[in-house]
Order: sequence, then C-alpha cells, then structure tokens
Amino acid sequence: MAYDDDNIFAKILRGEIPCDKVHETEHSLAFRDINPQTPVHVLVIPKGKYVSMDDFSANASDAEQADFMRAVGAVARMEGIVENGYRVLSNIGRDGHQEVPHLHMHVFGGKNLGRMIKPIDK
Ligand code: DGP
Repeated sequence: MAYDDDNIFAKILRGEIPCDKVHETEHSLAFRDINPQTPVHVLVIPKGKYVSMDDFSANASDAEQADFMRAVGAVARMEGIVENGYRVLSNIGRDGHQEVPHLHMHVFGGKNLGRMIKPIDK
C-alpha cells in the first residue's frame, strides 16, 4: 500500500492538527490516543512515512527502528506503568483492523488488561 500523505497522523506530524504530546525523539513521536481505551493509552509513531509494521520493518533504517523501540519503552517508563505491566499492540492491515495508515504502536496500561484477545470463532 502506498503511503497516504493525508492520513491523520501525517497531519499531526506536520503540525496541521494538534496532539497531546507525551514524548518526542529524533525519529519518533508519542501522543495520547484521542479515544482512550485504558487509563494510559498512548500512540507511538515513527516520523517517517511508513504505512505499517510490515513497511517499517522492511524499509526503515536501523536508526529509525532502534529509536522507535526505545521510544515505546521510554513512554511506558514515563507513564509509570512498567511496575504493574502494560501492553503494546499494533494493528496492521485489514484483518488487524488498522484505521490509520501510518504505523502506530498502542501503549495500553493503568489497569489490569485481561486476556490478550478473545478466542476465535472457528
Ligand atoms: P488503529 O488504526 O485501529 O490501530 O487505531 C487508530 C487509533 O488512532 C484509534 O485508537 C484512535 C486514534 N486516533 C484517530 N484519530 C486521532 C487523532 O486525530 N488524534 C489522536 N490523538 N488519536 C487519533
């Protein structure tokens, strides 16, 4: 899938719409989800134009990938959720129900999150 410059996170990165910023590094930006599912719900995105984890893992530089993973860890520490635990999750593509076509990692925490996913209907 080609990158869509009009996606909402591209607009946040360009400063065209605001975000509640939590953390910023050379290659990554973290901000609060507009529709939080848990007491802590932060999105971490690369600044580069990557559609998904598939695109990012194949095409981003080592520096971008390292920066992104470090940013995810830093956000969890900054939000105070390391001791009790938390969840990181990235929805990818149609089956993953990805709504915004710019790679983002959800960081969920601040409560007991329960089991990871519901058992599938076979
Ligand atoms: P998904 O692509 O399904 O992994 O989820 C996209 C998430 O992005 C969803 O939890 C809501 C969030 N979101 C959508 N639009 C905005 C926005 O304009 N600002 C912020 N902060 N979050 C947004």
